[in-house]
Amino acid sequence: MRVDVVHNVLKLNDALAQQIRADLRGRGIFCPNLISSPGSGKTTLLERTLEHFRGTWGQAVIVGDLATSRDAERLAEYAQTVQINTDGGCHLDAAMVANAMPHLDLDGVDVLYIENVGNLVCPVGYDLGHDAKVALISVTEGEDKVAKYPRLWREADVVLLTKADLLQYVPFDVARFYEDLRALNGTVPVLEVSSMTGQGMDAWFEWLTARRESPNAQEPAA
Ligand SMILES: Nc1nc2c(ncn2[C@@H]2O[C@H](COP(=O)(O)OP(=O)(O)OP(=O)(O)O)[C@@H](O)[C@H]2O)c(=O)[nH]1
Ligand SMILES: [Mg+2]
Ligand SMILES: [Zn+2]
Repeated sequence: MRVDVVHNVLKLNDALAQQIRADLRGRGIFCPNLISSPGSGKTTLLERTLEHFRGTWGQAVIVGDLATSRDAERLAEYAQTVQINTDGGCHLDAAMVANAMPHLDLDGVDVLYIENVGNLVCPVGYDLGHDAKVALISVTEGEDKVAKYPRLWREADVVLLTKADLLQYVPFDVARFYEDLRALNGTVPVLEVSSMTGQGMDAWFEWLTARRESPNAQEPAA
């Protein structure tokens, strides 16, 4: 019985997500969904990204958090931002995104970033109407998080290995990371980046630019 309930909730979510995707594509808005553990660097990456594309793209952000508006306050320095407070909920769903969208002025917006709630598990299962899943793993988390939480890496459209500036200080096994990742996903691009030093950020900006120009090239995994 419980399985049926969960199944129906996800079906409803997916139907709404398809409406959001159609709406955003109709407006020519590209929508990446950033997913990672708490503290992997999603907000910091977005700060650097919003800063980089300011003046080039119209940009907006929807950010989900269990509590506080701290990330939204950080991001609002760079672009219009709506905070979704999930009140303890550990992921965003399509209804939350649909409710947040009217709070943004989407005229002139080219990219709508979604920062999901920090969590490696259930955000992966919820389609939000995004065009791409951006998966982050920081070198401070340990390379075993790939094999232990496989679904995100399987479904990711790009993987960012973040905090690369700290690699020299932590026992992150880079070879093992690539081995485990490739066992799950043979093709996903992997970018080693640091929001602190700027290392690898150009490759990330290029990935976003290319993907924005052809969001339909590859249907996102729901
Ligand atoms: N050394 C280093 N620290 C970083 C980097 N990126 C982020 N940090 C730090 O890591 C901490 C967490 O970064 P956030 O960007 O807040 O992480 P988040 O994924 O948004 O966290 P939640 O929203 O809580 O899930 C902060 O103290 C950042 O300053 C990086 O590239 N290098
Ligand atoms: Mg954050
Ligand atoms: Zn959840």
